[in-house]
Amino acid sequence: MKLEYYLLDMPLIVPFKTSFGTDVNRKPLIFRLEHNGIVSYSESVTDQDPFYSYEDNDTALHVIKRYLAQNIKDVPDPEEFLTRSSNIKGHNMAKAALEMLLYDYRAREMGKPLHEFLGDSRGYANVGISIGMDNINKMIKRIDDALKLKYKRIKVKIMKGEELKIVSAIRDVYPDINLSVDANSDYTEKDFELLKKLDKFNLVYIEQPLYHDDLIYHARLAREISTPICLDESITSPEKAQKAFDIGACSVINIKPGRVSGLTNSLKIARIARENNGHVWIGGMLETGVGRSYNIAMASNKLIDYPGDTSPNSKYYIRDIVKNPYNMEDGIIKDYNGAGNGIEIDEELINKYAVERGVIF
Ligand code: OSB
Ligand code: MG
Repeated sequence: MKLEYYLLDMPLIVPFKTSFGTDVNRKPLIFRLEHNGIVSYSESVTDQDPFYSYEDNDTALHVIKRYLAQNIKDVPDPEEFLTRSSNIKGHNMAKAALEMLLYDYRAREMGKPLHEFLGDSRGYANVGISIGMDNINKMIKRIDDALKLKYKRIKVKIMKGEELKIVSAIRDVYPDINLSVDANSDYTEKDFELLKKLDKFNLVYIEQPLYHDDLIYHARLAREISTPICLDESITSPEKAQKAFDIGACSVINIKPGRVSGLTNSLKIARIARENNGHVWIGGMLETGVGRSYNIAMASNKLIDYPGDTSPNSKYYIRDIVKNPYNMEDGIIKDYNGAGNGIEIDEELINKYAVERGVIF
């Protein structure tokens, strides 16, 4: 049995600007498990800096090496791995990287595609796009291109002071498209009047307007604003999802499997949302084809009722580290039908992009 990691350095096709910074390169952290003739790959959704959440590549690698890796040595069920690892507080992205390896391993062992292994799959994912900030003409051009490709929902990044300019310019050109905005926690409880000005633009939701770990002020905002609130950063567990619905902090959740310790909790959160008449979709963290394969399998679950940030690989990287990138047709991506996550790894390219590697056990 062998567990290895590769830290890659890959240029993005288009720099991605959010309220917390601009990504020009991404440094994907990839894991490879080999056991009983089965090879599984997964990706930690951490990046080099702790700007989206407190985790980064170094903390993920540290926690995995020192605490989590020992918990997968007998290839337990994913849920059992999470139970064993529950003494480690937080570090969900690190946990997710190993939890997903276990899902892929189990599915491959049974010869089943991951989306079927997870159950209730519609066989495809409904796809939306997340567009970073740029000058407004470039943003409009990107939306134009995305609409031609038949993306089912357009999400644009906003930040404090830029929101009205961005949204009104888009609505001038596209009064009726399915449009949302993502603030990545750039506003505070003092900005409610400003945020309420977005109500007239008929947005499908506003994503994470306030503090990255907040529920209470979001609940307060939800009572004042008519645009539905979607939480991303704040929802780190099924328990927090339940609390969010209990106090009315959101009606929509962006589920990122990496943020919630993996697929087990992603499914739990989707069920909680359904029980509370909420909506859910699968987000992304600019993953390579490795991480993307888990997101797409999850997004195909029938509980996922909104289009996600699950663009095909070609949005992000000139050449992906998988040999079989997804194609999008009519705003949907079909699941792979090979066993497990179905990806075919381009080992040559991984070696080319690797800036660090190591054997964990
Ligand atoms: O907030 O959803 C976010 C990317 C990196 C970090 C945070 C976010 C995002 C995205 C892009 O919006 C989603 C994607 O296309 O992978
Ligand atoms: Mg977000």
